[in-house]
Amino acid sequence: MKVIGIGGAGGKIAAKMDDSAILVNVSRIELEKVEGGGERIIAPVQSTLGQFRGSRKDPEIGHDAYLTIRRRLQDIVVGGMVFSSTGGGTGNGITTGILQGISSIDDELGNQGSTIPVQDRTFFCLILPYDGMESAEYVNNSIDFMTGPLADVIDKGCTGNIVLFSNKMKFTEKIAEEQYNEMIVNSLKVFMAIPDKNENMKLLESHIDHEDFTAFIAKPFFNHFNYFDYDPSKSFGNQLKANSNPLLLDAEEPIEAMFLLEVPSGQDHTIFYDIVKYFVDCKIPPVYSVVENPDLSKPFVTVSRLYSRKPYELLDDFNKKNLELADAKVQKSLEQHVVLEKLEVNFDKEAKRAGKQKGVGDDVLATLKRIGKL
Ligand SMILES: Nc1nc2c(ncn2[C@@H]2O[C@H](COP(=O)(O)OP(=O)(O)OP(=O)(O)O)[C@@H](O)[C@H]2O)c(=O)[nH]1
Ligand SMILES: [Mg+2]
Repeated sequence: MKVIGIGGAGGKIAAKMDDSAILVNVSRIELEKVEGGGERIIAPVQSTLGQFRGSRKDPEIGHDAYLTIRRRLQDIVVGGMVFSSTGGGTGNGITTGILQGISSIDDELGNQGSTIPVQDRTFFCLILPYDGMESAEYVNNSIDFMTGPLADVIDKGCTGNIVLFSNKMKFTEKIAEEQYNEMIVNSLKVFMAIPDKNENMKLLESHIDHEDFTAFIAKPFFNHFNYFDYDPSKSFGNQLKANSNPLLLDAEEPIEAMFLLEVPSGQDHTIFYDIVKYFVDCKIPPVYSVVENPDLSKPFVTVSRLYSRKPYELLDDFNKKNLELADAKVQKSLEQHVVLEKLEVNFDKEAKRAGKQKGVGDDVLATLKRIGKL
């Protein structure tokens, strides 16, 4: 999978994820400083100073820069994994352009976005600021991003999974930037290793091959993945909750799930039935597989839950401490009110589509209704 990094944070993290990551920035200096990664693309901005300075937290500058390389970028992101912050001018502006580009792709029937084939969908990893301690510009840019272009693509169902990383733990635990970036990459790699583990380890139950995995990560929902040593004598649900991924925003009620259980050699692997049962009780029969991992001494499970939330609900996760910003947020929510009405209708359509894909029809709808998503 191609990896693309946009702006400062996006570039640094993408380069850690993949040696051949394509790095995009308006700032030549910032691009040259990134260690590792592959091809560098400079998005030119009007002012020559921009080439050195970046977008100075102004998404409009980032968006203007996007327009100068839009064709090339739009081709590059097809079927790829994009990293970007939502707060920075470059990351916000260029990623906004990419999202608008994806959502305006029409098929021959005039359907927008949602008919993009599975293998062409773009997987987004977004880095959200911690609003208790980051600048107002970063937070406001992120609010605009979530209630604008991100809401629109969720509405249209035209992306792959969207992973919402948060800088909260970076600030609360005082973790060095480079180390935090490494934590993000290592965590994502555990999830992305699922199909390779299926290929390389002895299969005990079911199978998640590369095609199954590609189909799962092509779904236009938020992805919360986590992993932990699983103790089969205790409740799976409690362990799932206790081991929530601290680098991500918390998961909502899931609408789809996948898990890989790795069991040590010679141990009873039928413990996986309890995990299946947990998800079935949540009305989401999971995609899963069980493999034997001779290097382990305890069972280890990797779980991914897909959920869909309206972006204004996501704003709650910002845990805001700043009063004047809270006012701005309320104002934004009010401005979004009309758009949200529209979202509800389309969520219904999206849920029906997801229901059809899974072949369980009304059950998914009923679940969504029950949890207040429709
Ligand atoms: N986790 C993490 N967050 C980062 C890193 N660098 C910047 N950030 C966060 O990203 C946001 C700022 O965005 P950047 O990616 O630096 O900005 P940019 O896209 O280059 O845009 P401009 O610099 O304004 O042109 C803030 O929330 C920062 O805390 C990083 O290396 N790791
Ligand atoms: Mg920058």
